[in-house]
Amino acid sequence: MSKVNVVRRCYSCGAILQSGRKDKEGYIDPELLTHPLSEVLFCSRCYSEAHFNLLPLEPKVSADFLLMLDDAAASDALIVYVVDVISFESSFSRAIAERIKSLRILVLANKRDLMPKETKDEDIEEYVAHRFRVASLPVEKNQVITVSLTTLANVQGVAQRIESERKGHDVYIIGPNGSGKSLFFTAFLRNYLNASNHNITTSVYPGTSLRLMQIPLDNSSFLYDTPGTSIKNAVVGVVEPECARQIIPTTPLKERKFAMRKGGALFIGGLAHIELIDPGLAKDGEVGIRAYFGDGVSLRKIAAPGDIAESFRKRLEKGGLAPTTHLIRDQRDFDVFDFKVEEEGSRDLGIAGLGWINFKGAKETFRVYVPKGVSVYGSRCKVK
Ligand SMILES: Nc1nc2c(ncn2[C@@H]2O[C@H](COP(=O)(O)OP(=O)(O)O)[C@@H](O)[C@H]2O)c(=O)[nH]1
Ligand SMILES: [Mg+2]
Repeated sequence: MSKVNVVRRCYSCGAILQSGRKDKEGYIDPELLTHPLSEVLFCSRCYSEAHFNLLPLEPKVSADFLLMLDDAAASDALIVYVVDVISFESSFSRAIAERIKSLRILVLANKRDLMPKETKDEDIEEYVAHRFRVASLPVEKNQVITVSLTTLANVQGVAQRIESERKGHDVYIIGPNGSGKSLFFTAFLRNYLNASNHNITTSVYPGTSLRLMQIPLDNSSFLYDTPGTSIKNAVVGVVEPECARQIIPTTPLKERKFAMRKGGALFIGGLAHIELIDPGLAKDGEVGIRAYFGDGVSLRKIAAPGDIAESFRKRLEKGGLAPTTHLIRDQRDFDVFDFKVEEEGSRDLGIAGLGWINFKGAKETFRVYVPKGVSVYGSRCKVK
């Protein structure tokens, strides 16, 4: 009788795995291929290129938007950068940073009302400034203002701050889609008195196809409300609107605590999971997790599921995971990242546009499954 071998495929691209030829499709290190315990395997190309690339995936930015920023830079404008403080870590673009890094920047850390109640403004401002610096934008804590634009508090103060910082120059309101730019604009207009001989207009920005609203600040300078930058690398930016509505928190985030052991996983709705591959140096092999996701997102801890794909399929079928998206029908629809924690202290592992977990850094390895194209990031802790 002939011997039957199981043919193994790359979990990502589906190529048949082989260890014979490095330059051919599906190459994998022979040791990995014969390892009896590794159920999920990636060919070395997928491993190195796409799925384990821990540089956050950047949002795409249009050439017109960059042209507009070239103008902003040439006129030494003030940039008012509005972010949704719940999720902005993966929204930065190197092309944008390159153009605005020498300008004065004021950051509005918006949606403060959704952060856990006990978090201090000062800590939020410090964290936001830190993330801007990680993105090569030189922002200090005193350039960040925490606001909640739905309640309009503080807008007058922000307007005064803009007036004193702009030093007679133009102002550009920029930021990702959904961060609150339009709300800011509306609030700004409420206290606005036009002292110039220009009108408020919506027009095509010269040399581009961008339509933007401009408010005259004096006879020679304007405040521009610019189109938001893409959030297609964030969960809320790729799922259907009904699903996004369930993800976006409506009340302040509350930590949910879990203890994870090797092989265990946390199912985050039907949208993502985080599996603990290796607890590293964690005491007794147990990693304490504080999870921060909106109230509409179910979190299910699965103790060492063995076959995580099967476990996921069953729960999805039974309707035990909410919300769900048509993008994820089974395990194969995910992008997968391995996340090895090198730093000590309180650390976050975040999924853009969904939420984050916090834990004590102890050389753990997490495997994160997210909808395709969604960015995963590691950071110092957002909530102390
Ligand atoms: N909870 C909360 N939601 C906000 C806040 N600011 C804006 N939003 C919501 O975020 C969404 C996007 O706001 P919008 O001003 O249109 O953002 P834009 O895309 O940057 O112009 C809207 O549904 C707002 O109601 C805030 O401070 N708190
Ligand atoms: Mg808008």
